[in-house]
Amino acid sequence: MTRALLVYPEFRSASFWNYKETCKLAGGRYPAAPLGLCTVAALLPQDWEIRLVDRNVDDWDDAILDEADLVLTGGMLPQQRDCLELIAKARARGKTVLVGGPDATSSPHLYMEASHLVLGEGEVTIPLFLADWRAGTARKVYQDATRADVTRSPVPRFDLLRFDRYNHIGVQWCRGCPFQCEFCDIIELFGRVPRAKGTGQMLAELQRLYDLGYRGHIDLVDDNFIGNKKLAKLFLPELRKWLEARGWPFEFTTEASINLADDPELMKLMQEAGFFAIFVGIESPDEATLVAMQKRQNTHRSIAESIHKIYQHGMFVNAGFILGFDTEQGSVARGVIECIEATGIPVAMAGLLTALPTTQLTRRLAKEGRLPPDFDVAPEGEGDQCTAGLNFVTRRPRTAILADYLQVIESIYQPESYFRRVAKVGAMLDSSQRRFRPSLRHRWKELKAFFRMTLKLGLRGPTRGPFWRTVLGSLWRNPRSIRYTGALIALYVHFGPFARYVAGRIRTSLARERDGVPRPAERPEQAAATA
Ligand code: B12
Ligand code: SF4
Repeated sequence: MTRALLVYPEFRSASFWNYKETCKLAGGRYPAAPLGLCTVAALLPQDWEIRLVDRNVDDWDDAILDEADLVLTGGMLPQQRDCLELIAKARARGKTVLVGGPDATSSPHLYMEASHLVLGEGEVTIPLFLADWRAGTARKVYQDATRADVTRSPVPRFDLLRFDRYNHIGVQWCRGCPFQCEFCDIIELFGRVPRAKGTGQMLAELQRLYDLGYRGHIDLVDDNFIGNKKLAKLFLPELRKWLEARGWPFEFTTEASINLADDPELMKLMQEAGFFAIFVGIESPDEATLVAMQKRQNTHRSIAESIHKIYQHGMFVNAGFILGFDTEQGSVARGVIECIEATGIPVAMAGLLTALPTTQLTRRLAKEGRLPPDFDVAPEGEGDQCTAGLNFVTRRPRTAILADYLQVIESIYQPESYFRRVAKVGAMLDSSQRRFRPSLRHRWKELKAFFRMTLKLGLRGPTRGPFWRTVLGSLWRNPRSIRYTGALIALYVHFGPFARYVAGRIRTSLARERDGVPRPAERPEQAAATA
C-alpha cells in the first residue's frame, strides 16, 4: 500500500490574514484549513494510506517524512520558502516529492528540486501523473492548460482535518471570474468563465461536513461568488432549503465583486442562506486609477453607498485597497483613508501593489523593463502585499508611495478609527433574518473568547475606551448583530499589533530608500535582463 504524506507548508511571516492571535481567543490555531490538499487527497487512489499535516496547526518532526513513500506539497506565495525547504529535506531523505498548487503553477522554475511538478488544477493533472507513475513513466512536469470540469470534482477529504484547530473551513462552489483586473492572477489561473459545481454535488460536500460533526462558519473560497449571477440565484434557494431541513448548521462568508450591491434579489437570497460577510476588492477610490487597472465594475458608483446596501442585507464587508498604481497623481493617502472611513469597513486590507507571477500587469512591467528577475521569489521574513509589495520599478517615487502607505496604515488602525468603523457596521448590519443558531458548546466557546478579548482590549491601554464604547453601543443599538460586531472587535487583537509591525517595516524601507541603499529592482543590469 502506498503511504502518501500531504504537507501544507507554513505561512511563516506576519501577514494580514494570519490572525492567529484572534483564533486563539476561541481555542483555534489558524484561520483557514487547506482545502487544496483535501481535494488532492480525494483525487488519489482511496486505497492508499493518506495522511495530511498542516504545518500551521499540527506538530511537526522531520522524521514524519520517513514514514511516507510519496510526499505531496504545495501552497501559495507566502508559503514558498517553507515549501522549498520541505522539498529539499524530503529529497535529501530519498523521497519522491510531488509539488503542485498555485505558487508552483505560477513559478514552476522555483520548484525544480521536486521529483515531479504536477501543476494547474489537480483534477486535470493528478490522474495523468498517476497513470504514468503506475506505468513507471512519470515525467518531471505535468502542465495542462485544460480547465477542470468541476462538476466532476470529488468531495474533498474533510475527514483528514482537525476542525477545532481552525477558525473556519473552506469549501469551493465555483472557480473563475468574468472581470479582467490587470493585477489579478485568478483570471489567468482559473479563467474568465465561472465554472460552478452542481447543486447536488455542493450539498453533498456540505453534508459530508455535517456528518463529520462540523458546525459553524464556512468560507466559500470562490474567486467571485456572483461571477455567474444566474447560477448563484439557482443555487441559493436550494442551499437555504438544505440548511433549513438541518436546523441551520452553517453560516457563510465569501468573495464577491461590488456589483452585488446592484442586485437586491441576490443580496436577499444570500442573506436568507446565512451569508454574514463578504470580501470585496475596492482597490482605489480614484476613478482614473480604476479605469486604468480595468476594474470598471467599481466605477460610476458611490462606493460607500454600495457597501452600505450590502450591510443592510446582513453582510459586513472586508475589502482590499491597493497603493502604488502608475496613475496615482500625487498623494493618494487621504482619498484612501476617507473612502475606508466613509464605507465604515473595519477589515480594510490596504496593501502595496504586487506583481504576481501570471498577470497582465506582470507582462506589461516586463515589457517596460520594470520587473526584476527575482520578482516572484518570496523575500525572507516578509509576508504579503503589506510588506513585500512594490516588487517592480514604480512610476511614482517609491518613497512617496511608501510614505502614503504609512499614513494610511497609521491612521486606519488607530484604535479610535478601527472601533468607530466597527460601531458603524454594528449599527447598520441587518441581522433580522439570521437563522444560524450556535450550539451550547459553540456559545460557551464564544463566551470564553469574549472574556479573553476583554482581557486583551478592554482593561487597559488605548483600546479600553473605544472597546467598551463599541461593545455597549452595539448592544444598545443593534443587539442582534452583537456576534458579528464582537467578531470584528476580536480581529483587532491581530490588526492592532500587525499594523504597528507593518508601520515599522515601512519606516525601515523608507529610511533605506532615503539613504540610497540600492534595491535589486533599481540595478540597471537586472531591469535590462527582463526588458
Ligand atoms: C481562499 C484563498 C485565500 C484565503 C485562505 C486560504 C488558506 N487555505 O489559507 C486567504 C483569504 C487567507 C488568502 C490569503 C492570501 N492569498 Co489567497 N486565495 C484563496 C483562493 C481564493 C482560494 C484558495 C482555495 O482554497 N482554492 C480551492 C482549492 C481546491 O484550490 P487550490 O488550493 O488551488 O488546489 C487545487 C490546485 O492548485 C491543485 N493543488 C493544490 N495543492 C496541490 C499540491 C499538489 C502536490 C498537487 C499535485 C496539486 C495541488 O489541486 C487542487 C484542486 O484542483 C485562491 C484562488 C483560487 N481560486 O484558488 C487565492 C490564492 C491562492 N491566494 C493568493 C494570494 C496571493 C494570497 C495572498 C498572498 C494575498 C491575498 N490575495 O490576499 C494572501 C496571503 C495569505 C497569508 N496567510 O499570508 C494567490 C496565490 C498566488 C501564488 N502565486 O501563490 C491566489 C491563487 C489568488 C489570489 N490572488 O488571491 N487566500
Ligand atoms: S473582480 Fe477580483 S477575481 Fe475578478 S478579475 Fe478582478 S480582482 Fe480578479
